[in-house]
Amino acid sequence: LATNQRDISLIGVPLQLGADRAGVELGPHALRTSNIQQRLEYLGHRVHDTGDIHVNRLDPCAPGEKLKYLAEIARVNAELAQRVAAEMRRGHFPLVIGGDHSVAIGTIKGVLQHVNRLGVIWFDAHPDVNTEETTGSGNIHGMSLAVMLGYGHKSLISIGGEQAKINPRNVVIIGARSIDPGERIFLREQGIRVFTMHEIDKYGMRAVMDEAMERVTDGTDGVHLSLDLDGMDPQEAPGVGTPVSGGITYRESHYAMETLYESGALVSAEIVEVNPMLDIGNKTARAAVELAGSVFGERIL
Ligand code: Z70
Ligand code: MN
Ligand code: MN
Ligand code: MN
Repeated sequence: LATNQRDISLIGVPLQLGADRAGVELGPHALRTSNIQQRLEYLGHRVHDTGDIHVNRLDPCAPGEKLKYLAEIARVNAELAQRVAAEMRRGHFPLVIGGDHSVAIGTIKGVLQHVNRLGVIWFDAHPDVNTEETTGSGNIHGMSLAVMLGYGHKSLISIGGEQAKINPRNVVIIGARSIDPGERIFLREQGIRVFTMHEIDKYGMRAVMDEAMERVTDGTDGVHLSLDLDGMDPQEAPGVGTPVSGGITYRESHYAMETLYESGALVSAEIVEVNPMLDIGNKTARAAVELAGSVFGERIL
């Protein structure tokens, strides 16, 4: 059983507008029916399910619109930031369940109201550092990390105040293997430490996590985990909108989550991009819940 018991507030965000692909809005429901609450309660935590944030159904975007569904995504994330900040105010650990990865904007903006210097672990096949200038798809879930660094549309970077952002020195990306040309330049300019699959193969997940934890805890007051299930290999997590071959294994993923728990530095987390419509036998939702277990102290022995 976990020794440090916490109050965890589950916040569902059934948003798919950032991915512009049907199904990921069913993620919160799939994680709940896969017993995420019971799994964390079994570890000794108190779990408060605060329900879902309302997302409006919209007509498809006008073709040629640069940032797709910007207004509704900004509205949902502003509300999410307030909800996250409110849960932290009462001493709860916010665990946001998406929804597409644009929800990271609301989560992190909310956390930054309480934790000034925040380290971020971005577990993902993609770095999500596109901007209006570099995006090929117009999908905002491919831009959320750039927004958190202060780059992006005003209506997104202004959520929770423009000063609420993260220091690129305290961000690590783990599992990257699909990086757009503009993103390469951005990552280099920002000096962000990216552990691509090459580094994971070369050094092993143990060494990767050792360096990752050092970076995200160096001069920070807490660490946020942004867990995009497409970081895992599609064999373990097929139910994602953008599967990319050659990903993080089941065991490497759990090792990373266990290391995060052991650090005691985690202050918030989100689990995103689970798409039950594309899943095979609920495999991805189940993997997500199992990873959540490791994040909150589950051990084999
Ligand atoms: C691409 C884009 C992305 C997640 C896909 C893909 C972005 N770089 N992010 N799936 N989670 O459209 O910007
Ligand atoms: Mn409480
Ligand atoms: Mn992502
Ligand atoms: Mn991704």
